[in-house]
Amino acid sequence: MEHSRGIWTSTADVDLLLRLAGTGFDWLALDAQHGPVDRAVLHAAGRALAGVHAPFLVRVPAVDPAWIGAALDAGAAGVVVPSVTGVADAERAALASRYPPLGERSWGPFPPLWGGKASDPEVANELVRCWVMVETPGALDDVEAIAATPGVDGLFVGPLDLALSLGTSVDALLDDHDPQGPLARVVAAAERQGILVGAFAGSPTAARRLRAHGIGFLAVTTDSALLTAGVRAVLEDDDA
Ligand code: 3PY
Ligand code: MG
Repeated sequence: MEHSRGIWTSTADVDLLLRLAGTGFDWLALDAQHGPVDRAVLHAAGRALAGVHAPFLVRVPAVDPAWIGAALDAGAAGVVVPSVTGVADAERAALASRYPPLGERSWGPFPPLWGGKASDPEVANELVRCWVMVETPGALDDVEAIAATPGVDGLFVGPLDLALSLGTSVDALLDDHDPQGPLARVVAAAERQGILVGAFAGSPTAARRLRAHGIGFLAVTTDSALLTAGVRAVLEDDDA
């Protein structure tokens, strides 16, 4: 299991993103589904994060080729595509992530706009990572076919929506170690195809429980959880 720790962010503040990118996490995810990240923020974030050691991913708002292209144009190392309902959605996401002949991505990288260099299309196709979220019953039903879809580089579990849509709780989902259980099925499908498997954890506790399923690429915390933890630590430490 490959261990990689990321931070999930829901902010439009690019200076904060830049600071978070230097804190030691392996990667950063910008949430354009539930966070205030619009196309202008994407542009500013791409510019601020260009050349920063930790790569950034963008969780796009939907299975939307235009947004997938824009996130990659901004310099994202990959996209996390939410609300996938089955293999057809996964195919659209994969095609949108790569230039022809592998896919249908359109040419329009942003770095030349700020004096940077665009990647060669072949290099971009080689390096990009298209993560498909497994967070609906349809995606779970099709998980084998999704994992086998050319251009899908990883399965990314959304435990909150997956639990909600399966009519269970996040705790029950994370505690379910049945080999036919949802998380085991996702991990087995990814392993069978030799692709990555990741998840949103949101806390170190949830990260430990996800690692116990063999899921190592994890969003371990969020920007707002870090703020809360920091405030709590200071107030507990200060004995006024
Ligand atoms: C989920 O758990 O559903 C997510 O999308 C995490 O952000
Ligand atoms: Mg979700």
